[in-house]
Amino acid sequence: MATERPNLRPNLSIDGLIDELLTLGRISEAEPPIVTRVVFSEADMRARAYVKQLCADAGLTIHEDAIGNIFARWQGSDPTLKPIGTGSHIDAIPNAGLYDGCVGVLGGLEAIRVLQQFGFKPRRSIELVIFTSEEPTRFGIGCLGSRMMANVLTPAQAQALRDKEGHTLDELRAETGFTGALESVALAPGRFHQFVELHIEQGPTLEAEGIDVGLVTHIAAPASLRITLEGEGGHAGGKLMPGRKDALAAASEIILAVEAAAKSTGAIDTVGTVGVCEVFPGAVNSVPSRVKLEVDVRDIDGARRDKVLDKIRSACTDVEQRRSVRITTEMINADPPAACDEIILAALEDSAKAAGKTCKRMVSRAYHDSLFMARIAPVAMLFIPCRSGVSHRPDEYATPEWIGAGVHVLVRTLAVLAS
Ligand code: HGY
Ligand code: MN
Ligand code: MN
Repeated sequence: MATERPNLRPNLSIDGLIDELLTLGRISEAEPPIVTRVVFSEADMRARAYVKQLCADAGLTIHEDAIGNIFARWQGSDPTLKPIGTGSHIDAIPNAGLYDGCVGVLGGLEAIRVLQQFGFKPRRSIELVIFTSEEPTRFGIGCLGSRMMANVLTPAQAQALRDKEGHTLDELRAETGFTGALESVALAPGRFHQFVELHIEQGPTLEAEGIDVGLVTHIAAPASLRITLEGEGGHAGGKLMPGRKDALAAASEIILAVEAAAKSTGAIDTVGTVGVCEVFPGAVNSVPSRVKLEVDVRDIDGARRDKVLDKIRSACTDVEQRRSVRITTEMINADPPAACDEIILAALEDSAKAAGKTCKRMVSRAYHDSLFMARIAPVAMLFIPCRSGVSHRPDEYATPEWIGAGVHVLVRTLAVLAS
């Protein structure tokens, strides 16, 4: 494989890319600078239209699948070769920032435009992918689009999903104009030759160590479960303390048990969070009768993560008996970790060195669409620092220098992989 290396200017000008990130960030359900962009929302549809227009302006041919995964292709000279994929997501959880996912989408597009400007001619097509619903906000499960591409989530399982208002995937597809059989979303292994995702680290390491880019060797194994606690409601004044079955008091023990179970492994890679707590009826003078918790447990070691899940389930059994409440647990997902591909990692490392950027190998504690793309293609991820490791907050920030370094390394890597 010829290793064509574009003779890039040392300081890539990414002013246009920064403007595009800021423009995309203003497409939000919340008041900017807060970014809220839940999949299939009106803001998500506007953001999709904006990004598709940028791709069309770059001469890419655009295809959308039955659930809205977007494929923007730069055709290579040899159509018999499988494409190189790059990309990420543009949906955002409530109260999020500008950069999570979007750096990988707009940075991937910028890398393609830079290669075009330098007259690079890819042998393999390069395809920018914008994945539908990487965030779990709408349906409680993350990476809906890439899961279905990898057939990890079947059409039947996808059709069983409901959002908090009870909408089904098919209802939302009909509303937003995505058509086609869900069976058509699954991609055959080998549809992509290789896949590289540029993303902010969503952790403090790169900035703290003053390193330009991270080369992700493994992506953490995420699991999420829904825990419903049912007690007995009643008047906050009339219902005396003895014999109360307060669902929220019971839930508070479970929340602490999640934290204790995650800490109990002693491994820094084990994390546990209760990010959603819905209280019914939610009146100050009414004893909570029902509570819904959504729990997120991760570890780079799948077996160790599963031990944490077991501890949480036994805590539920204990609280259920002691407090005479009913507790049901529902496993939403428990995915294995992914190992990244050594050939792509080596290409990323060479590119970083050629670009004069420092790099280090590291794990990703966040999950990403690459976790599922790894089921159907060799993948690797390229991290850039984010300020103080902050993410999933409006003050999430990556400097133009950090973004430029990531794009620069991605440009060189795509040139090598697509040659
Ligand atoms: O939660 C995650 O790891 C990702 O940011 N959705
Ligand atoms: Mn995220
Ligand atoms: Mn992300």
